[in-house]
Amino acid sequence: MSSPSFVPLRPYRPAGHPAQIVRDFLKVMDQRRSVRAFSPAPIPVEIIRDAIRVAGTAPSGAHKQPWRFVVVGDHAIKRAIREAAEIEERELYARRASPEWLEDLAPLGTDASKPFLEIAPYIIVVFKLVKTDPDAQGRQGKTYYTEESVGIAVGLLLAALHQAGLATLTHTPSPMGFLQKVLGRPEHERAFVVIPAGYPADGAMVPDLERKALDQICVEML
Ligand code: IYR
Repeated sequence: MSSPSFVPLRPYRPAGHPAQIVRDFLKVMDQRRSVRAFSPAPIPVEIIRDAIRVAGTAPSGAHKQPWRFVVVGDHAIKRAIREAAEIEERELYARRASPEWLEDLAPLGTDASKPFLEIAPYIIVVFKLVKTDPDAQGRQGKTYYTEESVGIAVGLLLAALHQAGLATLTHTPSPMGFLQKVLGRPEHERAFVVIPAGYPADGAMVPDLERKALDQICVEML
């Protein structure tokens, strides 16, 4: 059993008034939208790398950091992902999705066609690790709360990319098993979400949706 090793916390002190800083952050984040129409314009891969570094700051169960981010810019691989995703999506829209699910999706105007998987300059495929990466002896350990941990990391990733002015989509082709094969990932990595990232297309349109108000999402017991 390894004994804990502690270092002093370096508290983060915001340079300004906390209430104003949160309000400003809210204004920025409230402009984030899921985008399905991307510009093919290139973006510096260093922005993607730093955004993934941000995602990697997420808390995780027993600090196992059970995530892998695969950044795809290669056009042939993006095309292979699109083709495999569209096969699954055609099946989903034609047969697998229940009438209620299709009705819930109707306001989004989605269908089985996923051109953004080829057009966006980068596709970040996020995998959750259902076991740790093998150590030098090939031994793999447990991971904990992987869905929660990877979900938090993805939230930070979306926020970081948005801050950099990039559009994203949390795309979940269903089922996602094909991604492990297409990207040649090992057995302990399971696809979690596909995130196209880039600038939005000129004149991109998004569904006319509203967000719930605070009193619909928050209960105060002060
Ligand atoms: N995976 C499909 C369907 C879909 C499902 C949900 I839940 C959405 O919020 C949006 C779409 C697709 O990507 O079209």
